[in-house]
Amino acid sequence: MTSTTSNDKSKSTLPEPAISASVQAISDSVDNLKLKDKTDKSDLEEGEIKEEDISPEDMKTVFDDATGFNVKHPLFNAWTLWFDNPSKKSSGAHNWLDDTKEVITFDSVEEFWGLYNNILPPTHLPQKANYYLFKRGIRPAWEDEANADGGKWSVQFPREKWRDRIDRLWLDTMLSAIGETLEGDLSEDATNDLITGVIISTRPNFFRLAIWTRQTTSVNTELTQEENDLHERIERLGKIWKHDVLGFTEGQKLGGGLATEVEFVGHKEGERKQRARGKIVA
Ligand code: MGP
Repeated sequence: MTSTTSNDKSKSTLPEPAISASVQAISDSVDNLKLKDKTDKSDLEEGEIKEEDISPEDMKTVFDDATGFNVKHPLFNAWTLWFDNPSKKSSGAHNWLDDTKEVITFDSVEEFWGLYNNILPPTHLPQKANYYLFKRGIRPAWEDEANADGGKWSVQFPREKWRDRIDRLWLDTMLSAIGETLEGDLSEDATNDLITGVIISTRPNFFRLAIWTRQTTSVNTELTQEENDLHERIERLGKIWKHDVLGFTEGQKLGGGLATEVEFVGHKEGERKQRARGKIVA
């Protein structure tokens, strides 16, 4: 990937010294496009401290000490960023995944910001590219077993009209995914596991944001209790994304021209069948 140049740091909500420190902390890893697994002590570099060897009183987060922090804020899941540029793809759908490149895996807040501040924002990508941020171990393809029975919430924004806002909407979508806030308040025994990843696609005339889910709603008209619960979960996810993350109001119409509503379709059912029975709109 060639998009590892620094971009506008003002988009981050962290103070500048904190960002610089976090960029510095992972710069080697970013250069290699690979994070080292630090769980094995033998993997530590000379002078590096294993986090569990630090006593609680000696722990310094990036917020305590912007340059000398020694612990990171772990994320609930590890996430992998993938990138592709379809305009450069020569192959058909059968080896589509070969052209989709794994960029980096991270599992802490600091690593996320280090990555974010070292890659191009969507508005600077070529006009036919995609960023995919997926939970570690899940390939951003329909074929992956985590996605095979799933679907996606997506929304499309006309390029020119949304150019000033789309980078921020993508950042907020990523933050809500890695912060695990998209599924709302879950009871203690529920798992935050409906989402497999989030995507931004740049196209000549529009940007498309999407959230992929592990499951999809049933096409049956008579839903079992379980299917109904899943349907409600998927609907709630779409509403939280539209209202709390993207900032639109309840019932606000977005579609028209190249723009779409925030809408859900199953991967297998496909657009036509889903349209016939009425797709879900947030
Ligand atoms: P797309 O990028 O999801 O659609 O898929 P878009 O943006 O409407 O189309 P575009 O032509 O403007 O880019 C585009 C094409 O990529 C599909 O028709 C497939 O050939 C291929 N493709 C996309 N995805 C997400 C997959 C996938 O998961 N698996 C495979 N095998 N091919 C895919």
